[in-house]
Amino acid sequence: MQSKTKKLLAALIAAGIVPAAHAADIKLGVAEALSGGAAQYGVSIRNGFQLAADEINAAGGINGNKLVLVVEDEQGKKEEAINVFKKLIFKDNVLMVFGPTLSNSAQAADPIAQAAKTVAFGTSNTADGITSIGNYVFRNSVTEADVLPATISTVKAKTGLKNVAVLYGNDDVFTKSGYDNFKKALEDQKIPVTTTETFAKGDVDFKAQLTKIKGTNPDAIVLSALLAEGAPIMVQARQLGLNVPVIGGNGMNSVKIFDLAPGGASNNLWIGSPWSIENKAPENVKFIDAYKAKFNGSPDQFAAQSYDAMYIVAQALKNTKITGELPKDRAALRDALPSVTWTGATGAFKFRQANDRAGKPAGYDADQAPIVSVTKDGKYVI
Ligand code: MET
Repeated sequence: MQSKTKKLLAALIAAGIVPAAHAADIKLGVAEALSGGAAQYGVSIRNGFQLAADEINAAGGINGNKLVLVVEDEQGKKEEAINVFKKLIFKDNVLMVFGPTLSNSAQAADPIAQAAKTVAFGTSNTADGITSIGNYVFRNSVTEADVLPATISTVKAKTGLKNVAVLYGNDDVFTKSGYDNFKKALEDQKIPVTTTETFAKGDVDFKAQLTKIKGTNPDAIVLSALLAEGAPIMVQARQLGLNVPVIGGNGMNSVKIFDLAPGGASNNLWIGSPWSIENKAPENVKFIDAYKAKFNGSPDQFAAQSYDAMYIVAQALKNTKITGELPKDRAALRDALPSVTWTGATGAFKFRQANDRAGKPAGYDADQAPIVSVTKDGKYVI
């Protein structure tokens, strides 16, 4: 800004014509999949951010400064995630970036944020290796590695399953990582696999794989999929008379499954997550009520995690002196984040240091334990 303009703005602020908070807005980037198949998650995520930011601003903002969200659609595609990260970081000059929705995109876009020394904070990325990208990469989404062993052992204890068939998407970072972690958990828990089948993004007919699975007579199907393919898989499995439990990863954890696999096809789906709509803790009840009032629908885990993430960043910002020098402020926010603790919609939260591939300290993962639930007549039941 020209110094004349600066002086004029200062005079207008002093005269009360321009609100002072405007001069110190805190710009946060939001890069999520708002169109395409992953919008099932991305729209919920955006809503969670919006709800939390509105609440924080209504309560006085961050030391009097307002949070302003710059929201971009990365379409669930890694090339778009890269473009959107570049726009937010280098053109919009945001303090940090939330997102992207899919691990597949995070693996491509987070290195841009890392190189620019700007925090990239994922609220839904659950694949292995995301936070190994570097020390500016954070997430509050509990990883498949942390969730799937608990999901498998709970289903084993509750249903007595002796073996399983495995079905997974082999062309997506998240579904492949889910598969790796399922495989490891099954080996650790000594559960035999009757057959392992694969599919690809955009497939619509899964009858060949499901018929093969049915032929092996498994006690359950372990499914690592995103909803776009996972929902039709459930519908087609039930059509073929495969009514065994389906054990899903994070991709299957959305109330959208009840619309996409209607008429009981979504029953008997087991998933693990730190968040449940049934959890009556006051922070969660407040979140659910506020979400329903604002968006006229029920929240899901993805909205809960983005809502909590905004509060986690807000706590860090309260302990950060914003100077207006972007590189300094971006680094200060990064340094303030690891020690934040917060009790929100997903319960008590803290970060856990992650390592890079060489075993050196890198980014931060969520340190939270999952709860396992099963779908019954349009609900997740614990
Ligand atoms: N967990 C997915 C991923 O990491 C994204 C949200 S869909 C469950 O790619």
